[in-house]
Amino acid sequence: MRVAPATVMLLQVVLFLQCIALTLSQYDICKSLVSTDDGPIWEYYACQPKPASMKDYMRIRVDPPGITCGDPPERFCTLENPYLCSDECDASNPDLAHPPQLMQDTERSGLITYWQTVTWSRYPEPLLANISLAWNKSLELTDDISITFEYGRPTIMVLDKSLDYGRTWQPYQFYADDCMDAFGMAPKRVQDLSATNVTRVICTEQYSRWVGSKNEKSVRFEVRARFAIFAGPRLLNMDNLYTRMESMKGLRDFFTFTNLRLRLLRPALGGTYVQRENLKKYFYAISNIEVRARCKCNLHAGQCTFVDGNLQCECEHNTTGQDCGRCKRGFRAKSWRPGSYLPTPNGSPNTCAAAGSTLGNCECYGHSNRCSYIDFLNIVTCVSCKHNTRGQNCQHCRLGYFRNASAELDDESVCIECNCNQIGSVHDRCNETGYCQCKDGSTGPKCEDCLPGYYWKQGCFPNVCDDELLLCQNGGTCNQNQKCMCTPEFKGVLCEQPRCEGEDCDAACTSYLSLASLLLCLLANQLAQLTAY
Ligand SMILES: *[C@@H]1O[C@H](CO)[C@@H](O)[C@H](O)[C@H]1NC(C)=O
Ligand SMILES: *[C@@H]1O[C@H](CO)[C@@H](O)[C@H](O)[C@H]1NC(C)=O
Ligand SMILES: *[C@@H]1O[C@H](CO)[C@@H](O)[C@H](O)[C@H]1NC(C)=O
Ligand SMILES: *[C@@H]1O[C@H](CO)[C@@H](O)[C@H](O)[C@H]1NC(C)=O
Ligand SMILES: *[C@@H]1O[C@H](CO)[C@@H](O)[C@H](O)[C@H]1NC(C)=O
Ligand SMILES: *[C@@H]1O[C@H](CO)[C@@H](O)[C@H](O)[C@H]1NC(C)=O
Ligand SMILES: [Ca+2]
Repeated sequence: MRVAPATVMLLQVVLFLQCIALTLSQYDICKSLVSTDDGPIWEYYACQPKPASMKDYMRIRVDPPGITCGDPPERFCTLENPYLCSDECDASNPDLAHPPQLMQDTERSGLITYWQTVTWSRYPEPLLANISLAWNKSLELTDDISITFEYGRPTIMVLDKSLDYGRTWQPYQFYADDCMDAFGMAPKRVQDLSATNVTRVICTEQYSRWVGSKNEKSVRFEVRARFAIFAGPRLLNMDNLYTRMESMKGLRDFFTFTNLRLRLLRPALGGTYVQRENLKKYFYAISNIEVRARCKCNLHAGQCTFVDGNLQCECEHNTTGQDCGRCKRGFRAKSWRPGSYLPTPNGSPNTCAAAGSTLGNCECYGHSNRCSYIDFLNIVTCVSCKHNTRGQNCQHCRLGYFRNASAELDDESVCIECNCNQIGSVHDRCNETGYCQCKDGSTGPKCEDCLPGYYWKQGCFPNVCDDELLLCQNGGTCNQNQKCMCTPEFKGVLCEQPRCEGEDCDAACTSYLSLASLLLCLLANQLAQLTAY
């Protein structure tokens, strides 16, 4: 069958749009008004701002002072044509200046603008430059960091990050044309990483080798390839990534930062050693730094705005702070917690609770995401508590379950089944430590054992015989506390009666000399004869 090309295209567009919807529309709303039998109520969800280009908001600082070219004006050559040195950098001439802000400007009509350093005239002293990028806000990477170098990429550089506004730094990735030589590290590629070591800091040679300055301009910090380890090559299975973000220690923090720093340690050399006779062709030039990220709002905000020169989460769920990292005053009934990506697709908002009020304070500890207003009681209560919980806030365990002392109230395993022995216990409920209520004779936490003096047979029954007080007599032996196994001559529960019949009886009787047994025996004989008629 042939399908018209237009249909195919339409199908592709639909599929494409669905993919976009899948990957982008997740966790984008914090609350919605839903109608229930009891009227409309707010439902709250984990939410996060959309990714944005963060280059518009970064503050750039370059070190050391005087590293930017043009003061005094200087001529420079290119690696491709080292004898044509007609270009000039002059800080006092806007057309020839290369200030740092050209790393973050929007380039129009194809005109490439770039920051440029002085040339390596002081060789062999190394040509070093630091570029610090500050946002004064915690951000989470959503795409590759891409730095575009004009005139060749550095042969050695380090990307650092800070999580605490620049107080402390840690390496994020090392870049060198020879990792072993530059850093003593074996070269790796992000493709070498797996789920177990995705947060490993590697040295890569992929972006530092000389391939001509026009061919490959960008140095990347690969975020998508790391995401793909969990979400698949086309990032369609974002649920899996978000699930790992919750469960894998350090994974979320790995993509989080407040500052970035590029340490440029050696410029492009054009594939050869440094040629002392022409040092004007060695320098750094960066035309763009692309950082796509979202504000980290702890899943408590769907928007992030730029106010008074700073990014700020628009906090929901009655949280506050730059990253929605606290509960608002008056909403500190329980301690603050970040929202959770789980359970997918809407996550758990983990909202802050109003202190002292029951109305509007409907915390369900993650066991329900629906509340309902009960008119005549004037309370809001959680609906269909899951994980074997019950109560207005799903804060109790269902009957037949008890509280797991080592689990928080919002833990999925907060309630443990009592598991009372059906036969040994009065009912299937237990006390706070998991002890069941036992019937007479049974014991143990689950009433699965018998008290001393009792034996188990579909329940606990008092012993018939034992080795102490209820001894089997006349040579009988006790079988599992349930029954005396008597010798042929005796019967009765404890084998206390002679099995007397006719003459055998007298014989049996006379073989015992004790008066008591004789009397007993005679009596029994009489009785046997009486009942025989
Ligand atoms: C770049 O930053 C590092 C770490 O703070 C520092 O040791 C180094 O001296 C700086 N380099 C320059 C050129 O400022
Ligand atoms: C950083 O952001 C905080 C909170 O928005 C603000 O109070 C502080 O002044 C900012 N610092 C700088 C240097 O802008
Ligand atoms: C990561 O782990 C995989 C196997 O799980 C291994 O093959 C790879 O070499 C490791 N990568 C690094 C950088 O250690
Ligand atoms: C936050 O507090 C307001 C009252 O100030 C309340 O109306 C709203 O429902 C609360 N939101 C959440 C998510 O608890
Ligand atoms: C009790 O909770 C802890 C912490 O979540 C969990 O590791 C443990 O498995 C739970 N116990 C039971 C019996 O479910
Ligand atoms: C639960 O029952 C057991 C056995 O009767 C008892 O030892 C324990 O103290 C009880 N725990 C509570 C919290 O009542
Ligand atoms: Ca530029």
